Amino acid sequence: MNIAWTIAGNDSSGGAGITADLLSFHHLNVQGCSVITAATAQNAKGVEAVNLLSVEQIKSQISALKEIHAPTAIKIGMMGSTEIIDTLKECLTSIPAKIVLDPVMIASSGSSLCQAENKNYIQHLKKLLPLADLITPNLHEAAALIDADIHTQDDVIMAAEKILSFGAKTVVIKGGHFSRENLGQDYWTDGSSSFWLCGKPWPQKNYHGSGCVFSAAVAASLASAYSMQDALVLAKMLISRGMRLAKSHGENIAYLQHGGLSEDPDDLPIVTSSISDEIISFPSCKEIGLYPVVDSIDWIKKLLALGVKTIQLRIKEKADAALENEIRSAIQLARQFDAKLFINDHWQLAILHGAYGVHLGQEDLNTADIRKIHAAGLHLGISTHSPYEVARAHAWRPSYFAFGPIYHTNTKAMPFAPQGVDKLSWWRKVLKPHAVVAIGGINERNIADVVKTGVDGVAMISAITGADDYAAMVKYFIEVTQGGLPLRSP
Ligand code: TZP
Ligand code: MG
Repeated sequence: MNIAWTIAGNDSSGGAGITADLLSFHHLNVQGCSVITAATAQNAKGVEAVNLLSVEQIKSQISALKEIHAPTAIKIGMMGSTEIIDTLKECLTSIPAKIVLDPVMIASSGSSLCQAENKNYIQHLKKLLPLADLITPNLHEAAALIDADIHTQDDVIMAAEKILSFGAKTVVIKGGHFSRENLGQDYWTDGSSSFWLCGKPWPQKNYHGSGCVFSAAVAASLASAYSMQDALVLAKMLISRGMRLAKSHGENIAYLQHGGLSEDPDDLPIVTSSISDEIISFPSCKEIGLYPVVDSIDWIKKLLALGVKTIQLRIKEKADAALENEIRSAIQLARQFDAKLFINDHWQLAILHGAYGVHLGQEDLNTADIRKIHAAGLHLGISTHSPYEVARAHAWRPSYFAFGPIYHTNTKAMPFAPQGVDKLSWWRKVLKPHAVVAIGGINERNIADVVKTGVDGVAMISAITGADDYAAMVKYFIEVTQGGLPLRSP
């Protein structure tokens, strides 16, 4: 099991601080260790006392853990004093772990959690920033860090850049509500790329524990070797579930519900480069069934003749007139057979010749005019391989999400490890309102396991194009994907 540390204060009411962090680690299958900086006396009404531990007490906890419980990731929450900040800087410099820094200064009730003049505290905090792989200020904390007000989206972007200039590797500024019906809008950047992470608009309250759970969940996901982008999406899902199920304490405060990763579609965020644009939804595409991905009109002819009803034409080699002729003929042929043909990459030609749909990879999302594909009435499928990519595709409400590789594949160079059917089953639940297509290394030996997850479509290349008897194989795959799960092999 991977190990994560939380360095934070204890919240006597149990909703935030060390308790929230250890629960989040536990729910994300990471072993948690703790270094307590303070014993706060607080409840839903407010903070009654902040009792900081001594620098020696903090150092001794770190030294006890250092050798035997070496962390893969560390979350730092409430530190409380400039001495404690300086101590942590000294102790953590030599520890090779990912560090997530939640610059807690004020409790959700509004009470101060740092025993120092804000300005002095912030000067020391800034010196800690070069150790941080991620800093997670909310709007108030970001404003305090840069010593300026934040009101607009542009203010957030500028604040993030300024915080990076203090030395943090990446920053997420949480809790924006700028547009699109008040979604919880977080802005992340590493200086060269950036995105907005937007969740459902739960009632506007102070969710006690939400900042702690968010940063702890990022640290836990990093400890489990997820990328920073994936970790942010998973953390957002955790707090979305927590806010949806939160227990109210009076009008303004609610205690976040602790728990594991959600299976509820309402907790899936979107990742987008712009929060000002209108949201669009593609026509849905259920009952996809067997979904061969092939590279020629010859294959399309053979598959249509066998009764295949959904096909992708994925041409990577041809260009110009040869490409256009192949795409035009394939679209005409598919129409004669009343089949759904998706054109990979070449969205302009797909629109021009009236294809049923377009299939795009993540890198294509940067260049294709997705609104034009939508306006032309085509369906859209998007490839995804990770939580970040699913959330990014989610911003477009595509006709289907292709998810993979489920198993090892030799067909395409893959920076992503096989995801397996367990992750596929989980995505099937989270993406309930949408169609899901499984892809990658699927063949006659494992297709029954894939179908059992309840996916809408099963995409395959080599199991069909490399088969000794492709016709027998295709007939078998059609049978299996149409709901019969025969135990025999073809
Ligand atoms: N995207 C994810 S896996 C994959 C693609 C295009 C290749 C699937 O090919 P095969 O031969 O079915 O493993
Ligand atoms: Mg592509």
